[in-house]
Amino acid sequence: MGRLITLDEFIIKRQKDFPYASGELTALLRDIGLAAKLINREVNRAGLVNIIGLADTQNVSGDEVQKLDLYANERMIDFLGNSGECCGIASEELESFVSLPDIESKQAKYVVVIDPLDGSSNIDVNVSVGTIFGIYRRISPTGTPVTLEDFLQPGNKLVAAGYVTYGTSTILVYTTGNGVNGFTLDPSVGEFFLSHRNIRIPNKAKYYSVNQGYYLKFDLPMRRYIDHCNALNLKLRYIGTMVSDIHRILFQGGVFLYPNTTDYPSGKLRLLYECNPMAFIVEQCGGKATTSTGERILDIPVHALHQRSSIVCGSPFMVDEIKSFLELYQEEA
Ligand code: AHM
Ligand code: MG
Repeated sequence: MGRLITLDEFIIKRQKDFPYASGELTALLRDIGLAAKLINREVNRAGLVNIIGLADTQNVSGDEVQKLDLYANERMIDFLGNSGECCGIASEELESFVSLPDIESKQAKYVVVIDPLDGSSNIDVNVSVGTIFGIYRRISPTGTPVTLEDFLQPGNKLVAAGYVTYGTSTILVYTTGNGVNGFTLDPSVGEFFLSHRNIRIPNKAKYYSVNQGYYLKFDLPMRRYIDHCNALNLKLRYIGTMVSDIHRILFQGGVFLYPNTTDYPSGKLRLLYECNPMAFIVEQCGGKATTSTGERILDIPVHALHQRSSIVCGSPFMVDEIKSFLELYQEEA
């Protein structure tokens, strides 16, 4: 086996592949990797320090906020704020975006959208959680304060996106639009090493992932598709952390569904910092990502930071199959 490649080495080597080849995005990705190591440390010792449980507050979407949600949010903001390459951050945990002052007179070009801790209802029971991030080039001129429009860009304008899954091991997966690579954290040396090169999603598989408890709240085409999965004896896997459910699908194939429900008519997950970065990664692996009414996720106009969306993503054959169910049963619905 050759020498292992660290995340930092890989990012620097691939710098020429970036759409706007410069060291700025390289530095930003490295800072996100550093923040992920700190979040990983807290997630790993969560049972030992006073950091599990609710923070006695709700976020802007009305979700209960966990102490680890806040910790992860603060670490990401600290690291991005000190990088000098990021001029603004929008987060699931913040009602509005944060505008960052220029550091060392750098004229930062990038804004970052984050879900600092995805799947936070799983923290207290030691089930895997994740971090999601997306990076956009700002629209407003450099050197001026960021504006809301800098964040309200469709997913097809993402320059980079990634996630970290804190599971049996901690893995960081990212793309800059030239394929997807995964890096596993070796806790003994505190480094992410390249472990999953050029991830490609299988065309179809025996897995589907959905909160089937909401079956009666789904539209008819989704109920019929789930009936179809059951008739085929497909295996249901649902962790309740989107990052972990989609991570499995990238390797083993399958489809992840969070359709619109009667409780959430536009879907529950957030477009900007959950669906768009994950859809970019899925597409870069050769998969597909649409809403539960068939629109490509990355083309949906973004009107608000915390806008919700439904999502259907994963193996291309299966996403296409769902589209055919939409066409077949939409009329009856
Ligand atoms: P969170 O970011 O507040 O943790 O919420 C998002 C999570 C997703 O990771 C997961 O797929 C979904 O919410 C689970 O929702 P439900 O419990 O309704 O199935
Ligand atoms: Mg989330």
